[in-house]
Amino acid sequence: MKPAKPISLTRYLIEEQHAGRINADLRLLIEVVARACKTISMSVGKGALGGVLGDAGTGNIQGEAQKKLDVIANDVLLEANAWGGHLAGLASEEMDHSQPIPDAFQRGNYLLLFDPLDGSSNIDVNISVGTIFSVLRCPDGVTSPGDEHFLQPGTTQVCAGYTTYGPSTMLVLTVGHGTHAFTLDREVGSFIMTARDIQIPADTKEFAINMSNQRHWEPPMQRYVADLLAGKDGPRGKDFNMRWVASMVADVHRILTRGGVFFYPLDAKCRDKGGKLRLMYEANPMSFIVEQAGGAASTGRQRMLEVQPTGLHQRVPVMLGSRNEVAEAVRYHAEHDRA
Ligand code: AHM
Ligand code: MG
Repeated sequence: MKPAKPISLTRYLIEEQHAGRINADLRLLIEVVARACKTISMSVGKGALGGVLGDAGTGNIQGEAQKKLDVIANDVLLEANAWGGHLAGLASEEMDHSQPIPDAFQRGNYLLLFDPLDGSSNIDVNISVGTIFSVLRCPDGVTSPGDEHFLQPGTTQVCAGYTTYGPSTMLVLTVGHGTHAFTLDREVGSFIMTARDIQIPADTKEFAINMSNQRHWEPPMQRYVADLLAGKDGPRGKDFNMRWVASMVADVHRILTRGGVFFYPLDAKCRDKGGKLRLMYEANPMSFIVEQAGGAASTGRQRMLEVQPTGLHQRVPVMLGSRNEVAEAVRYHAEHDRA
Protein backbone atom coordinates (compact mmCIF):
# COMPACT_ATOMS: atom_id res chain seq x y z
CA MET A 1 0.00 0.00 0.00
CA LYS A 2 1.18 3.55 -0.80
CA PRO A 3 1.48 5.70 2.36
CA ALA A 4 -0.94 8.65 2.39
CA LYS A 5 -1.03 12.15 3.81
CA PRO A 6 -2.76 11.37 7.15
CA ILE A 7 -6.02 13.26 6.63
CA SER A 8 -9.20 12.25 8.46
CA LEU A 9 -12.07 10.42 6.78
CA THR A 10 -14.17 13.56 7.31
CA ARG A 11 -11.66 15.71 5.46
CA TYR A 12 -11.32 13.17 2.64
CA LEU A 13 -15.11 13.09 2.19
CA ILE A 14 -15.40 16.87 2.24
CA GLU A 15 -12.65 17.11 -0.38
CA GLU A 16 -14.52 14.56 -2.52
CA GLN A 17 -17.70 16.61 -2.14
CA HIS A 18 -15.92 19.85 -3.08
CA ALA A 19 -14.47 18.07 -6.13
CA GLY A 20 -18.04 17.18 -7.18
CA ARG A 21 -17.50 13.42 -6.84
CA ILE A 22 -20.03 12.84 -4.04
CA ASN A 23 -22.94 14.88 -2.71
CA ALA A 24 -23.63 15.91 0.89
CA ASP A 25 -26.09 13.04 1.44
CA LEU A 26 -23.60 10.38 0.40
CA ARG A 27 -20.94 12.03 2.56
CA LEU A 28 -23.27 11.89 5.55
CA LEU A 29 -24.22 8.29 4.78
CA ILE A 30 -20.56 7.19 4.75
CA GLU A 31 -19.85 9.11 7.97
CA VAL A 32 -22.79 7.39 9.67
CA VAL A 33 -21.71 3.92 8.52
CA ALA A 34 -18.14 4.65 9.69
CA ARG A 35 -19.45 5.77 13.08
CA ALA A 36 -21.52 2.59 13.42
CA CYS A 37 -18.42 0.54 12.53
CA LYS A 38 -16.53 2.26 15.36
CA THR A 39 -19.26 1.09 17.76
CA ILE A 40 -19.06 -2.46 16.36
CA SER A 41 -15.27 -2.32 16.69
CA MET A 42 -15.64 -1.50 20.40
CA SER A 43 -18.00 -4.47 20.94
CA VAL A 44 -15.76 -6.86 19.00
CA GLY A 45 -12.71 -5.60 20.92
CA LYS A 46 -14.27 -6.29 24.32
CA GLY A 47 -14.57 -10.00 23.46
CA ALA A 48 -15.38 -12.25 26.41
CA LEU A 49 -15.26 -9.26 28.79
CA GLY A 50 -18.26 -7.70 27.01
CA GLY A 51 -20.30 -10.93 27.15
CA VAL A 52 -20.64 -10.72 23.35
CA LEU A 53 -19.14 -14.06 22.30
CA GLY A 54 -21.09 -17.20 21.42
CA ASP A 55 -24.34 -18.01 19.67
CA ALA A 56 -27.42 -15.80 19.77
CA GLY A 57 -29.65 -18.88 19.70
CA THR A 58 -31.37 -17.63 16.52
CA GLY A 59 -30.95 -18.26 12.79
CA ASN A 60 -31.06 -16.02 9.70
CA ILE A 61 -32.91 -16.53 6.40
CA GLN A 62 -29.89 -18.39 5.01
CA GLY A 63 -30.36 -21.09 7.66
CA GLU A 64 -27.16 -20.03 9.44
CA ALA A 65 -26.91 -19.87 13.24
CA GLN A 66 -26.46 -16.25 14.30
CA LYS A 67 -23.71 -15.22 16.69
CA LYS A 68 -24.50 -12.65 19.36
CA LEU A 69 -22.23 -10.21 17.55
CA ASP A 70 -24.04 -10.77 14.21
CA VAL A 71 -27.20 -9.51 15.91
CA ILE A 72 -25.47 -6.68 17.80
CA ALA A 73 -23.69 -5.42 14.66
CA ASN A 74 -26.93 -5.57 12.65
CA ASP A 75 -28.80 -3.57 15.30
CA VAL A 76 -26.02 -0.96 15.51
CA LEU A 77 -26.09 -0.40 11.72
CA LEU A 78 -29.90 -0.31 11.59
CA GLU A 79 -30.26 2.21 14.40
CA ALA A 80 -27.43 4.45 13.16
CA ASN A 81 -28.82 4.64 9.63
CA ALA A 82 -32.54 5.03 10.35
CA TRP A 83 -32.82 8.72 11.13
CA GLY A 84 -30.17 10.58 9.08
CA GLY A 85 -32.49 11.37 6.16
CA HIS A 86 -30.01 10.08 3.55
CA LEU A 87 -31.48 6.59 3.01
CA ALA A 88 -34.68 5.24 1.48
CA GLY A 89 -34.12 1.65 2.65
CA LEU A 90 -31.73 -0.91 4.09
CA ALA A 91 -31.01 -4.60 3.54
CA SER A 92 -28.82 -6.96 5.52
CA GLU A 93 -27.51 -10.52 5.50
CA GLU A 94 -29.26 -10.93 8.84
CA MET A 95 -32.76 -9.79 7.72
CA ASP A 96 -35.18 -11.79 5.56
CA HIS A 97 -36.26 -8.72 3.59
CA SER A 98 -35.15 -5.13 3.08
CA GLN A 99 -36.68 -2.43 5.26
CA PRO A 100 -37.82 0.98 4.06
CA ILE A 101 -36.85 3.84 6.39
CA PRO A 102 -39.70 4.18 8.95
CA ASP A 103 -42.35 6.83 8.22
CA ALA A 104 -41.33 8.71 11.38
CA PHE A 105 -38.06 9.75 9.68
CA GLN A 106 -37.18 11.67 6.56
CA ARG A 107 -36.28 9.47 3.57
CA GLY A 108 -33.37 10.06 1.18
CA ASN A 109 -32.25 8.73 -2.20
CA TYR A 110 -29.87 5.92 -1.31
CA LEU A 111 -30.15 2.22 -0.52
CA LEU A 112 -27.69 0.58 1.87
CA LEU A 113 -26.86 -3.14 1.96
CA PHE A 114 -24.56 -4.74 4.49
CA ASP A 115 -23.10 -7.88 5.94
CA PRO A 116 -22.90 -6.60 9.51
CA LEU A 117 -20.30 -9.09 10.70
CA ASP A 118 -18.58 -11.11 8.02
CA GLY A 119 -16.50 -14.12 9.00
CA SER A 120 -18.47 -14.51 12.20
CA SER A 121 -17.37 -18.15 12.62
CA ASN A 122 -14.06 -16.53 13.67
CA ILE A 123 -15.44 -14.37 16.48
CA ASP A 124 -15.07 -16.87 19.27
CA VAL A 125 -11.44 -17.64 18.35
CA ASN A 126 -10.34 -13.98 18.28
CA ILE A 127 -9.53 -13.87 14.55
CA SER A 128 -10.31 -10.84 12.36
CA VAL A 129 -13.91 -10.27 11.32
CA GLY A 130 -15.41 -7.30 9.47
CA THR A 131 -18.37 -5.34 8.14
CA ILE A 132 -19.03 -5.09 4.38
CA PHE A 133 -21.37 -2.51 2.81
CA SER A 134 -22.65 -1.37 -0.56
CA VAL A 135 -24.57 1.78 -1.52
CA LEU A 136 -27.01 2.01 -4.45
CA ARG A 137 -29.31 4.76 -5.67
CA CYS A 138 -32.99 4.31 -4.97
CA PRO A 139 -34.78 4.21 -8.37
CA ASP A 140 -36.47 7.50 -9.34
CA GLY A 141 -40.01 7.88 -8.07
CA VAL A 142 -39.70 5.10 -5.47
CA THR A 143 -40.32 6.39 -1.95
CA SER A 144 -40.88 3.12 -0.10
CA PRO A 145 -38.44 0.64 -1.66
CA GLY A 146 -39.00 -3.13 -1.59
CA ASP A 147 -36.50 -5.95 -2.24
CA GLU A 148 -36.95 -5.58 -6.02
CA HIS A 149 -35.54 -2.04 -5.97
CA PHE A 150 -32.24 -3.34 -4.55
CA LEU A 151 -31.75 -5.80 -7.43
CA GLN A 152 -29.31 -3.66 -9.41
CA PRO A 153 -26.03 -4.93 -10.90
CA GLY A 154 -22.80 -4.08 -9.08
CA THR A 155 -21.82 -1.55 -11.77
CA THR A 156 -24.49 0.79 -10.35
CA GLN A 157 -22.90 0.94 -6.87
CA VAL A 158 -22.03 4.51 -5.85
CA CYS A 159 -19.93 3.46 -2.88
CA ALA A 160 -18.62 0.26 -1.32
CA GLY A 161 -16.50 -0.41 1.72
CA TYR A 162 -15.51 -2.74 4.44
CA THR A 163 -14.15 -2.45 7.94
CA THR A 164 -11.75 -5.04 9.27
CA TYR A 165 -11.67 -5.57 13.02
CA GLY A 166 -8.17 -6.97 13.36
CA PRO A 167 -5.08 -5.92 15.33
CA SER A 168 -6.11 -2.46 14.14
CA THR A 169 -9.53 -1.43 12.85
CA MET A 170 -9.39 -0.27 9.23
CA LEU A 171 -12.00 1.12 6.87
CA VAL A 172 -11.40 0.56 3.14
CA LEU A 173 -13.57 2.61 0.84
CA THR A 174 -14.32 3.47 -2.75
CA VAL A 175 -16.73 6.02 -4.19
CA GLY A 176 -15.61 5.09 -7.70
CA HIS A 177 -12.41 7.14 -7.67
CA GLY A 178 -9.80 4.72 -6.37
CA THR A 179 -9.68 2.59 -3.24
CA HIS A 180 -8.38 4.15 -0.05
CA ALA A 181 -7.71 2.82 3.47
CA PHE A 182 -8.25 4.54 6.81
CA THR A 183 -7.00 3.31 10.18
CA LEU A 184 -8.99 3.98 13.34
CA ASP A 185 -7.05 6.18 15.78
CA ARG A 186 -8.61 4.77 18.94
CA GLU A 187 -7.46 7.65 21.17
CA VAL A 188 -8.96 10.34 18.94
CA GLY A 189 -11.86 8.22 17.68
CA SER A 190 -11.26 9.15 14.01
CA PHE A 191 -10.48 7.17 10.90
CA ILE A 192 -7.23 8.53 9.42
CA MET A 193 -6.18 7.86 5.82
CA THR A 194 -3.18 5.52 5.79
CA ALA A 195 -3.19 4.39 2.14
CA ARG A 196 -4.40 6.32 -0.91
CA ASP A 197 -5.06 4.82 -4.34
CA ILE A 198 -4.25 1.23 -3.42
CA GLN A 199 -3.01 -0.80 -6.38
CA ILE A 200 -3.20 -4.59 -6.35
CA PRO A 201 -0.19 -6.06 -8.20
CA ALA A 202 -1.36 -7.60 -11.49
CA ASP A 203 0.58 -10.83 -10.91
CA THR A 204 0.79 -12.92 -7.77
CA LYS A 205 2.13 -16.12 -6.26
CA GLU A 206 -0.44 -16.32 -3.45
CA PHE A 207 -3.96 -17.73 -3.49
CA ALA A 208 -6.73 -18.10 -0.90
CA ILE A 209 -9.23 -20.95 -1.02
CA ASN A 210 -10.83 -23.46 1.35
CA MET A 211 -8.96 -26.56 0.15
CA SER A 212 -11.21 -28.89 2.13
CA ASN A 213 -13.82 -28.42 -0.62
CA GLN A 214 -11.43 -29.52 -3.38
CA ARG A 215 -13.21 -32.75 -4.30
CA HIS A 216 -16.53 -30.88 -4.57
CA TRP A 217 -15.34 -28.22 -7.06
CA GLU A 218 -16.16 -28.16 -10.76
CA PRO A 219 -13.54 -29.75 -13.08
CA PRO A 220 -11.99 -26.43 -14.32
CA MET A 221 -11.42 -25.27 -10.73
CA GLN A 222 -9.88 -28.63 -9.82
CA ARG A 223 -7.53 -28.41 -12.81
CA TYR A 224 -6.62 -24.77 -12.15
CA VAL A 225 -5.74 -25.33 -8.46
CA ALA A 226 -3.89 -28.57 -9.27
CA ASP A 227 -1.68 -26.51 -11.62
CA LEU A 228 -1.08 -23.92 -8.88
CA LEU A 229 -0.09 -26.69 -6.46
CA ALA A 230 2.25 -28.27 -9.03
CA GLY A 231 4.29 -25.08 -8.72
CA LYS A 232 7.64 -24.88 -10.56
CA ASP A 233 7.22 -28.47 -11.79
CA GLY A 234 3.83 -27.80 -13.41
CA PRO A 235 2.56 -25.75 -16.38
CA ARG A 236 2.61 -22.49 -14.37
CA GLY A 237 6.37 -22.78 -13.81
CA LYS A 238 6.36 -21.02 -10.42
CA ASP A 239 5.63 -21.94 -6.81
CA PHE A 240 2.49 -20.57 -5.16
CA ASN A 241 1.82 -19.90 -1.49
CA MET A 242 -1.61 -20.38 0.13
CA ARG A 243 -3.52 -18.48 2.84
CA TRP A 244 -7.10 -18.91 4.13
CA VAL A 245 -8.42 -16.89 7.07
CA ALA A 246 -12.09 -17.84 6.47
CA SER A 247 -12.97 -14.16 6.94
CA MET A 248 -13.45 -12.66 3.48
CA VAL A 249 -12.62 -9.19 4.79
CA ALA A 250 -9.27 -10.36 6.13
CA ASP A 251 -8.44 -12.35 2.99
CA VAL A 252 -9.39 -9.44 0.70
CA HIS A 253 -7.48 -7.00 2.89
CA ARG A 254 -4.32 -9.08 2.51
CA ILE A 255 -4.83 -9.06 -1.27
CA LEU A 256 -5.20 -5.27 -1.31
CA THR A 257 -2.03 -5.02 0.77
CA ARG A 258 0.30 -7.38 -1.09
CA GLY A 259 -1.61 -8.98 -3.97
CA GLY A 260 -3.12 -12.44 -4.33
CA VAL A 261 -6.34 -14.09 -5.45
CA PHE A 262 -9.36 -15.16 -3.43
CA PHE A 263 -11.70 -17.95 -4.50
CA TYR A 264 -14.99 -19.24 -3.22
CA PRO A 265 -15.95 -21.31 -6.26
CA LEU A 266 -19.05 -23.31 -6.95
CA ASP A 267 -18.96 -26.73 -5.31
CA ALA A 268 -21.27 -29.73 -5.09
CA LYS A 269 -22.38 -28.68 -1.59
CA CYS A 270 -23.53 -25.20 -2.57
CA ARG A 271 -24.39 -25.74 -6.27
CA ASP A 272 -28.15 -25.66 -5.66
CA LYS A 273 -27.81 -22.29 -3.96
CA GLY A 274 -25.55 -20.87 -6.71
CA GLY A 275 -22.45 -20.56 -4.49
CA LYS A 276 -21.52 -19.79 -0.90
CA LEU A 277 -20.99 -16.03 -0.80
CA ARG A 278 -23.75 -13.50 -1.29
CA LEU A 279 -23.75 -11.24 -4.36
CA MET A 280 -25.40 -8.09 -3.05
CA TYR A 281 -23.53 -7.43 0.20
CA GLU A 282 -20.36 -9.55 -0.11
CA ALA A 283 -19.27 -10.17 -3.70
CA ASN A 284 -20.42 -6.88 -5.28
CA PRO A 285 -18.92 -4.43 -2.77
CA MET A 286 -15.66 -6.41 -2.63
CA SER A 287 -15.53 -6.56 -6.44
CA PHE A 288 -16.04 -2.77 -6.73
CA ILE A 289 -13.24 -2.17 -4.18
CA VAL A 290 -10.92 -4.63 -5.97
CA GLU A 291 -11.62 -3.23 -9.47
CA GLN A 292 -11.01 0.32 -8.20
CA ALA A 293 -7.63 -0.95 -6.96
CA GLY A 294 -6.72 -2.28 -10.43
CA GLY A 295 -7.75 -5.87 -9.70
CA ALA A 296 -10.43 -8.04 -11.28
CA ALA A 297 -13.50 -9.91 -10.01
CA SER A 298 -15.42 -12.66 -11.75
CA THR A 299 -17.79 -15.53 -11.17
CA GLY A 300 -15.45 -17.57 -13.36
CA ARG A 301 -17.78 -16.98 -16.31
CA GLN A 302 -18.86 -13.35 -16.01
CA ARG A 303 -17.54 -10.07 -14.63
CA MET A 304 -19.01 -9.97 -11.12
CA LEU A 305 -20.24 -6.38 -11.36
CA GLU A 306 -22.31 -7.21 -14.46
CA VAL A 307 -24.32 -10.03 -12.85
CA GLN A 308 -28.01 -9.07 -12.90
CA PRO A 309 -29.28 -9.93 -9.41
CA THR A 310 -32.47 -11.94 -9.06
CA GLY A 311 -32.69 -12.10 -5.25
CA LEU A 312 -31.55 -10.07 -2.26
CA HIS A 313 -29.68 -13.04 -0.75
CA GLN A 314 -28.54 -14.53 -4.06
CA ARG A 315 -25.26 -16.45 -3.93
CA VAL A 316 -22.48 -16.53 -6.52
CA PRO A 317 -19.10 -18.16 -7.12
CA VAL A 318 -16.35 -15.60 -6.37
CA MET A 319 -12.86 -15.16 -7.86
CA LEU A 320 -11.13 -11.82 -7.22
CA GLY A 321 -7.79 -10.12 -6.78
CA SER A 322 -4.65 -9.79 -8.93
CA ARG A 323 -6.04 -9.31 -12.43
CA ASN A 324 -3.73 -11.61 -14.40
CA GLU A 325 -4.39 -14.50 -12.02
CA VAL A 326 -8.17 -13.95 -12.12
CA ALA A 327 -7.85 -14.00 -15.93
CA GLU A 328 -6.01 -17.35 -15.70
CA ALA A 329 -8.81 -18.89 -13.60
CA VAL A 330 -11.41 -17.54 -16.03
CA ARG A 331 -9.43 -19.02 -18.94
CA TYR A 332 -9.58 -22.51 -17.35
CA HIS A 333 -13.37 -22.15 -17.05
CA ALA A 334 -13.74 -20.94 -20.65
CA GLU A 335 -11.60 -23.80 -22.00
CA HIS A 336 -13.62 -26.33 -20.03
CA ASP A 337 -16.96 -24.87 -21.20
CA ARG A 338 -15.82 -24.82 -24.86
CA ALA A 339 -14.79 -28.47 -24.65
P1 AHM B 1 -20.57 -15.20 6.94
O1 AHM B 1 -21.00 -13.92 6.26
O2 AHM B 1 -21.73 -15.99 7.43
O3 AHM B 1 -19.51 -15.00 7.97
O4 AHM B 1 -19.94 -16.17 5.78
C1 AHM B 1 -19.02 -15.67 4.87
C2 AHM B 1 -17.64 -16.21 5.16
C3 AHM B 1 -16.55 -15.47 4.44
O5 AHM B 1 -16.08 -14.41 5.22
C4 AHM B 1 -15.48 -16.51 4.26
O6 AHM B 1 -14.68 -16.29 3.14
C5 AHM B 1 -16.28 -17.77 4.12
O7 AHM B 1 -17.55 -17.55 4.70
C6 AHM B 1 -15.62 -18.92 4.83
O8 AHM B 1 -16.26 -20.09 4.51
P2 AHM B 1 -15.71 -21.52 5.00
O9 AHM B 1 -16.08 -21.62 6.45
O10 AHM B 1 -16.42 -22.48 4.10
O11 AHM B 1 -14.22 -21.54 4.82
MG1 MG C 1 -20.52 -12.65 5.19
